[in-house]
Amino acid sequence: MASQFVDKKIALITGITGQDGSYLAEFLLAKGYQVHGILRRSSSFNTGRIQHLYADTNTHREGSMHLHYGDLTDSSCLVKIIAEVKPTEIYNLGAQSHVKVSFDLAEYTANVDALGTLRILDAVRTCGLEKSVKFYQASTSELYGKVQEVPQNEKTPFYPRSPYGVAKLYAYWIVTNYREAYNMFACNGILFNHESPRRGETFVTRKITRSVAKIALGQMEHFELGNLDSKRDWGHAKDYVEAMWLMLQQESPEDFVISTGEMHSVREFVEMSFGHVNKTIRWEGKAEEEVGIEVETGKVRVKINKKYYRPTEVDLLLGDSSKASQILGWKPSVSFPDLVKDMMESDLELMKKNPAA
Ligand code: NDP
Ligand code: GDR
Repeated sequence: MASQFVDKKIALITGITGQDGSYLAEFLLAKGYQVHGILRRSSSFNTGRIQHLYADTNTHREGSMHLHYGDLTDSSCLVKIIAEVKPTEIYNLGAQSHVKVSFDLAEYTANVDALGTLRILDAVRTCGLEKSVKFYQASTSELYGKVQEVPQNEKTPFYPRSPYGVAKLYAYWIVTNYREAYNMFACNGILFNHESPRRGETFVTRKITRSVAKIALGQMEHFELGNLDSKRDWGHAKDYVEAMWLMLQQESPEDFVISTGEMHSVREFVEMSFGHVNKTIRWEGKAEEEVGIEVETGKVRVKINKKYYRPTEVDLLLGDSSKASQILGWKPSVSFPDLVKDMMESDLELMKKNPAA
């Protein structure tokens, strides 16, 4: 299959303005790719995570990064962009990616995350590029949902627990179907949670590190969370974008689980974040009455608010990425304590400079 693919590397990234899109763009530019990204129209700036790629001449050689206005809900723009760019690799990272929000925006989430994937695959075919493009789909550990087996690997059955998970299930299968039906080089990366200082502020890890940084600097008294006992396999986004690229450098398209193989609870993430600023948290009370108290001062720092609970929860996720280790030679390089440290240091710096952030 490899011989069909040309040497000049042109990547198209949907979701380039998101956490993963920004790290992937950096990674591909450093490898000499021409990088194109799809940018949604917004009433305020949404390019904060990729602004530095324009400013830094070391990373951004003149003319190597291009943004195109577009949207995964608009087939005609996808056809136009793909026809113009003629990418050799497409990374479909664009999505309504918030699980809790997907319960409120179920139809929109399906439109973007499920049908958006179909639209971009069809745009590739409309442009006659299905034999030359390599396609990466941002699949997710949310597909596993309700626990069937632990740890989860490429053969574990799916049981999604949110409109987001169900939309991503459609995307997973349409990618698989187009691979089989049209012999496309299309892969699903089943990525477990990955975080970073660039993580969106409403995901639990970033919400915690931002809040703990503010508390440490005297800018906040306490913050609110939902389910403290859900467990996730948290890695660093920088490691995970390399795995996406590696999947597209193989001879044949396959699906891979990408994870650390370590699982921690939201509660542990809170404790470790406070530990970074030399504070200890002890828990008191049960369920919605539970609070996290700072041992050193006796102040309540964490409260539970049931509005952050989900109608159906994914209790635990733990990945087995041994296939990626054997075939891609991929391994995570950032430990759980180092991930928390990286995010805490970054948020302390951010809040010192700009307490209103
Ligand atoms: P983010 O939420 O940070 O980024 C999502 C990106 O998608 C943003 O660039 C956003 O644009 C864009 N987007 C949203 N809606 C549309 C639309 N209608 N048309 C075009 N673009 C759109 O997500 P992450 O970077 O964390 O995740 C990247 C992908 O990987 C997502 O598909 C996510 O579902 C998936 N995933 C993420 C995991 C994680 O732990 N981070 C784990 C497994 C899968 P804007 O900036 O304008 O909002
Ligand atoms: P998740 O990430 O749903 O796993 O999806 P999130 O950080 O939103 O939640 C993780 C767990 O924390 C619990 N939780 C809270 N979550 C949020 N957001 N806010 C809170 O206040 C809070 N309190 C407790 C949640 O209930 C949950 O159990 C992420 C996204 O990036 C998806 O796009 C991706 O597919 C999956 O990871 C893998």
